[in-house]
Amino acid sequence: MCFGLANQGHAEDGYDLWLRYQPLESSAKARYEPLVTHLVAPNARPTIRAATDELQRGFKAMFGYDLVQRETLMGNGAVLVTRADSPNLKGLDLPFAKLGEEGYLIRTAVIAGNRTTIIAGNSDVGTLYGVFRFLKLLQTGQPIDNLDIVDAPKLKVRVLNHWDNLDRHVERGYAGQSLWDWQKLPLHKDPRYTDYARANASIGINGTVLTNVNANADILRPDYLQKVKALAEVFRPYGIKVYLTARFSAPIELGKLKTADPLDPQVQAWWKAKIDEIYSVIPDFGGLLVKANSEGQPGPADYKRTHAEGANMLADALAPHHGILMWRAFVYAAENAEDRHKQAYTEFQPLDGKFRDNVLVQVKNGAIDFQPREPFHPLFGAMPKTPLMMEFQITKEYLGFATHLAYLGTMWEEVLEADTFRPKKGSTVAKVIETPVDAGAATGMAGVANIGSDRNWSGSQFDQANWYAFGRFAWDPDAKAEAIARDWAAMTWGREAADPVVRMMMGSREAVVDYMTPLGLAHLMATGHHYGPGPWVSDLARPEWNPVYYHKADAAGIGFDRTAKGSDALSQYAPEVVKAWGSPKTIPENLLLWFHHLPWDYRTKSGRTLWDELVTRYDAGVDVVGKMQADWAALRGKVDETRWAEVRDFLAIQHAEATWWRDASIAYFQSISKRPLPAGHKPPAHDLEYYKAISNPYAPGQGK
Ligand code: BDP
Repeated sequence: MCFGLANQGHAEDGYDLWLRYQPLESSAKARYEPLVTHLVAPNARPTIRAATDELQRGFKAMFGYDLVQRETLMGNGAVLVTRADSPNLKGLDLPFAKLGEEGYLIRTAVIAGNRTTIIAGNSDVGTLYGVFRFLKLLQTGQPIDNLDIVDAPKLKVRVLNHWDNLDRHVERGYAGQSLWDWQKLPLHKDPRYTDYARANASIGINGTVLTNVNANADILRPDYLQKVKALAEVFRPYGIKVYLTARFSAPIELGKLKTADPLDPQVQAWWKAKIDEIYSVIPDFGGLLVKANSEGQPGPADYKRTHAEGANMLADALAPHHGILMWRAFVYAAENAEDRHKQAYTEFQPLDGKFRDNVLVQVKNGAIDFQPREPFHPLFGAMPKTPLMMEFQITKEYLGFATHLAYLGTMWEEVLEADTFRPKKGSTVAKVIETPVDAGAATGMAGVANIGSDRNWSGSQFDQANWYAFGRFAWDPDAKAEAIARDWAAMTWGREAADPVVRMMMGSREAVVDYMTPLGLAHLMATGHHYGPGPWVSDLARPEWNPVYYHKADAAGIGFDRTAKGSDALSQYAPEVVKAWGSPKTIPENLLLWFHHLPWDYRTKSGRTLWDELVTRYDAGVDVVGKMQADWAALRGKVDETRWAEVRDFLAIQHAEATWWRDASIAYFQSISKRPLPAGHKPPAHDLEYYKAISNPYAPGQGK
C-alpha cells in the first residue's frame, strides 16, 4: 500500500469526512470484485436513489470504475438494494420482523441461482443505512462473501442540536459560521447541505434541530419557514427530519399577544395555528425543542406554571401531526441558593408522569454542564413514567475548543454504562434511555453539534470523530468507544494508521480531565467564553457562575461536599450509589472532589497526599499530550501531508494550552494550600498574577 498517494484529484482537507472511499489495494480489490459485479435496485424512489448514488460514488472511488446497474439479477455478484416488500425476496424467510422501521439486513443469498448480496430494510431509509454499512465493510477491509448482518437503532429520535443563530453565529461553535445560509435560502441550496445529510445518514442520525436553544422567535415567521422547507427537501431523501427551537414568548413577539401563559386559550390557539402552519409547509416536520426558564430564557414559570404545563401545551398542538416536543431539563433558577447540581432534579422529578406521551425531556449527561467529567445526571432512572432523552455536547465548549484532541466517545461510554440502580442493579443509563416508558413512547438522544462552515466541518480533523461517535451511540447506546474509534480511524486516516490513531484517541479525554479538572473538579474555566483556566474567579453576580463555588478550596482542603453533611446532592441517587459514593474511600477517585471536601493531606489511593496527587495529575495530563505529539510525528508520510500538518499544529497548541492550564491551576491552588510541590514537579513558569491577568475577550463561540 502506498501511503499518501491514495487521494486523487484534490489535496485532502477533511471535507470528505469518513466517507473518503480511498482506492482499494489490489489484493482487496481482487477479493471483492467477483462479489460485486452489478447493482440491482428495482425502483427510483428518492431514498433508494440516494442509496444507489452513494453506492456508485463509493464503488467508483474504491474500484476505479463504475458499478454496472441492471434491471434484474444477471449471474453472480449482484448487490440487490431493495425493500422487504420486493418480489425478489419472496420465500427467502429473512428476519425483517427484527428490523423495525429503520433497521436493515445485509445477507449473502442465492436468488434464482445467482449469488447475491441483499441490502434491505422495511423502509427505504433502512435500506439506505444498510448501504452505508456495506460501504463501511469495504472501506475497512472486511470480508463480504458470507454476510449475515441484522442491525436496527435502539433509539427513535437521533438528533443534532445546532446552536446556530440566524446571523450565522454559532454559540459554542469552533468550526466557523453556521452552515445554514439563511440569506440565500430558499432559492440557493448549497450543495454542502447534501453532503451534510449524507454524513448524518451514514451514521444513522435522523433529525436536526436547525436553531439555537437560546431561541429567536423569527425562525417561526412565514418567510423563514420557506427557508426551513428548502433544507427539509434536501434532507428528506436521507431520512433526516428538521426540527426548530421554539421561543416560549413567541406569541408575544410574533403574535402580539399580551401573554405567553400556557394556560391562556389565546396563547394555546396561537401555537396551534403556528404549528398547523409549519406542517402545511413541511408535512414531515419533526417537532420543537425548548429551553425554558433557564439562563434568562422565557418559560412557563414566568406565569407560575410548571414545566409540564408549558411542555404539554406545545405537545398537544404537535400531537395531531405526530410531532415530538423536546423540553430541556437544563435549568437552574436565578434566585436559588440550592446547590446547582440539585436544581434540575428538584424541579423535574416531582413532575414524573405529568408530561404528554410525545414529550421527550432532554437531560444533559451530568447535572452541571458538559464538564470534562461529571457523574451521570441523577434524573436518569428517577422519572420512570417520563420519556427522557440524553443530551451530549459534541462541540467542545469545556474541553479545549477545536484545537484540543479529545475523543468524547470514552466520556459518553462512561456515562451510558453507569448503573443508576433504578429500578434495579444493571439499569444503566443506556438501558434507561432505550426503554420506552410505555409501548410506542418516544426514546432519543441529542448531540450539540460541532459542525460549521469550515472546510473540515468540525474545526479540526479529530473533532469529526466526535460527530461520528455521537451518531453511533445514538444508534446503539451500548456501543463501545474503542470499536467506534477504530472504524472512524480506519476510514478517516487509512487502516495502516488506525492503531496509533486509536491509541491517541482512547487516552485523550482523560488527559484533558487531568490537565484541566482532575479528581472530580469541575467548571474552573475562564468566564463567559470558557477559554483557558480561571479557578480564581469569584466576582460574578451569581455564586454558581464562579469557579470558586465549584472547588471550594481553602486552607484546610478542597472539594464540594455533596454528601448528607454538605449539600446532600448525593441523596438524589439510588441508595446503592449513595453508599458507594458517600465515602471518599469507596467513591471512584475520578469523582472524589465532586462529592467530598477533603484535607490537603488526605491520602489518595496512590499513597500520595491529595495535594501531591493533584499536582501529579496536572503533569500527567500534559505528558499525555506530549506523547500524542510524538505518536503523531511518527505518522508523518503515512497520512496525507495537509491533514497531518494541521493535526501537528493543533497538538502544539494543545500542548501549550495544557501547560497553561497546569501552571495556572497549580499556581492558584498552591497559593491556597501553601504546600511545596512534590519532588520532580517543576514550578509554574510564571506567578499567579501573570495567569490572572491573561484576557481573551475575542475567544470564539461566545453566547451573545
Ligand atoms: C452552557 C453554554 C450556553 C448554553 C447552555 C445550554 O455555556 O452557551 O446556552 O449551556 O445548554 O453550557 O442551554
